[in-house]
Amino acid sequence: MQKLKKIVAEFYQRYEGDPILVQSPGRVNLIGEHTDYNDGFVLPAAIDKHIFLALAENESNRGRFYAIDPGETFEADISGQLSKSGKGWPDYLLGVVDQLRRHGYDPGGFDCVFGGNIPIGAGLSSSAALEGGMLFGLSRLFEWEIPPVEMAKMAQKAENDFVGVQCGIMDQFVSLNGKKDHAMKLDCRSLEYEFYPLKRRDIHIVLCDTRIRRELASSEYNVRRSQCEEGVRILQQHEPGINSLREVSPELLNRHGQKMDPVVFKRCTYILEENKRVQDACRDLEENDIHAFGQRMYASHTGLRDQYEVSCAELDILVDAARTIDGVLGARMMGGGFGGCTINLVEDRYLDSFKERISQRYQKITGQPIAIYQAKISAGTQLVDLPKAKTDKEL
Ligand code: GAF
Repeated sequence: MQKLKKIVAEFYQRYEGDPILVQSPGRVNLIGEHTDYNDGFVLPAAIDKHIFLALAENESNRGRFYAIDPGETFEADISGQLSKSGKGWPDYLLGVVDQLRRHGYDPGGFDCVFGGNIPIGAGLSSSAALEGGMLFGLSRLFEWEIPPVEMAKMAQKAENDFVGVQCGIMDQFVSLNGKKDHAMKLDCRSLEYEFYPLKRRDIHIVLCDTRIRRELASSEYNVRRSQCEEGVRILQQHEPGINSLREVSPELLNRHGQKMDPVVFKRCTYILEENKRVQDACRDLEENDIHAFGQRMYASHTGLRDQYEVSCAELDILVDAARTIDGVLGARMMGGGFGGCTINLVEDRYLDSFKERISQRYQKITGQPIAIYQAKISAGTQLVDLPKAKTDKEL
């Protein structure tokens, strides 16, 4: 709430008019990692950590932005050809404007102040929250009816084409369309989704942040994508109808696997198994078998570590520790990998002892502290009311 008030106060200090306020969440992913760009299944949820954006029209042709956290401004003519800012954060916003214009939505000038409480680089999708928040906010400001699925596709495209990260659609999709107290099973091929209730007082979602941010993550991400594509190309020589690993059965993969580089075969095997794990994990939820669900989270981590090779020593230390600590139902690395967070399902009565023990264990082995966040499953991107007081003093 403090952050929200600060954003509004900054807006009134810098710009004119009354802004609309958008709240856009980060996400966790319970299971289904690296499956989204393989047309597969994922099971993410939006969380109670947000980016907030205050937005108002300014009757010019300029987009004027202020990012609270670095305390930086950026301004650009948004009526002509848009180019990269060379500064980092403005590209997420300019990329969204660029996508909107490509789809025939032409925003006039506007002012924007934003900030939030999603830890940056922790794998909680602060960038997707920013892109989705910007898109949603502009659609409300300029009164465009853009279907939610289209918004998610545009936000993903903004990141792919303008920021230059070849991410899949999971993060933008769930940030925009998540539902309070529910996980979303998303079919990344059809973009159909269904919600699974996940409100349990006796279980918490706890994120353990290694605080490791590795540059390598985005280059290795692209390598994994192309290895999967190579696997598909080889299989297509035998089954021309296949478009993605989603359509490949284990029998088909095993039949032609020896024609692949062994590394490519390993990557493809992981994707097939992880897709099945998501389906099975959803069945566990239907049957209220949270213990079986937790075991699949561990199996997902093992696959990410040994077959997909996107984990790192620090994430493995946290998952290995979680396996031996009382009250942990399941744990795995989360997101692209090579750093960031593990996600842990922890029983309520063990919550405090878990936090203490995992912190101690990690510190003892690595000499470094971890950060711990608890996440509650929240709604997707939405408008929120403007706090009543307007000026900095009143706020
Ligand atoms: C990152 C990407 F942005 C997602 O699209 C997804 O591929 C994820 O890594 C791995 O599951 O968060």
